[in-house]
Amino acid sequence: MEEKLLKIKNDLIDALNKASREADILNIKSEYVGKKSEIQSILASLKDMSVDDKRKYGSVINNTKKEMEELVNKKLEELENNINISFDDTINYGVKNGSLHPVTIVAKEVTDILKKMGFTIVSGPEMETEYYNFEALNIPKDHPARDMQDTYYLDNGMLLRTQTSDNQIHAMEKYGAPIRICAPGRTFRNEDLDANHENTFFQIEGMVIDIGVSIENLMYVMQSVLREVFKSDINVRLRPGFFPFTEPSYEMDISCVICGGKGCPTCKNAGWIELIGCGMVHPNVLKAGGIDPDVYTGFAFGIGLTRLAMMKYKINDIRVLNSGDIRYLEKFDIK
Ligand code: FA5
Repeated sequence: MEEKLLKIKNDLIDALNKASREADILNIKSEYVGKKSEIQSILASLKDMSVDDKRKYGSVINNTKKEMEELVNKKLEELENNINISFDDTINYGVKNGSLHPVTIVAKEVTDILKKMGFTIVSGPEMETEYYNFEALNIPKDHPARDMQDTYYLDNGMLLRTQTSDNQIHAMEKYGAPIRICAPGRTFRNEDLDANHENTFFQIEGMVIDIGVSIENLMYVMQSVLREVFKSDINVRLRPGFFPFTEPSYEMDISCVICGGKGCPTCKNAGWIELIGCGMVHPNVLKAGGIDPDVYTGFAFGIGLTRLAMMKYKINDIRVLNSGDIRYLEKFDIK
């Protein structure tokens, strides 16, 4: 019996010496100490032995099984320790963290500021009807203002919206008055591209309609947004503008941060970058939205988010932002 037990144990040791993978060791464990192993059947045969044999072999069989189990466990432990030693966590795999796009960052900043002032965020379709993009905004067919915003007309009779102002009508129809909404989104124009004009850019629309809303309210919101986005004093200039959907209308320019207002290719030597169109909502637009202009007044604004990102992060050419080339974007100080 002792010889038989010694042989089984030595066979196990030989098998373990040859094994290097966890799966092999587990197979050996099952073969040598598992339920159907030889040592297990020897152990089971104890119950049929005479009392003398039980006394003689009982402990040696049990001890051998225990030793064999320990040998297997020790081998498994060794393997585990080796794996830990060979793992080098100092290796630099060269993985870079991604970041939000500069336009996404400013869009979030502006919507966060407006949300705190009670604005609800809404969104409208990028593929739009002529009615919502022009007609309902007091720009009938053949009106010269359509030339200021030429766009891409689609085979299905729709167009790519030129402005987020389409949201003004959608929101009035949906929510009525009083109302306080903002709508960030992508806009399209058939433009000659240059350092501050893209054919695909982002705007955020804002509109407040209530009883007694005035130009002062509009100016307060614009000032608050710009102050919080730039976190410092910036030079802003307000000048009369023309939009058929607001009366009076204004344009708000920001002193070019690339040249400090001296004049450069980004601002086309003007020293200023046009950033916002705004004004008091025209009575015809209120009517188109189903709101009584004799009861309610409102203001609206459209901020060029892509230009805002340029000014915030000192990006001197707007085309970089749609290029998808992170080598350019990495050059700017975006945190
Ligand atoms: C409008 O689009 C009006 N819908 C704004 C408005 C809303 C007025 C509500 C009144 C009431 P404008 O065409 O000026 O206006 O564009 C608004 C802003 O979008 C510009 O000041 C500028 O910051 C940005 N923008 C306009 N065209 C481009 C372009 N081609 N590339 C990049 N940004 C542009």
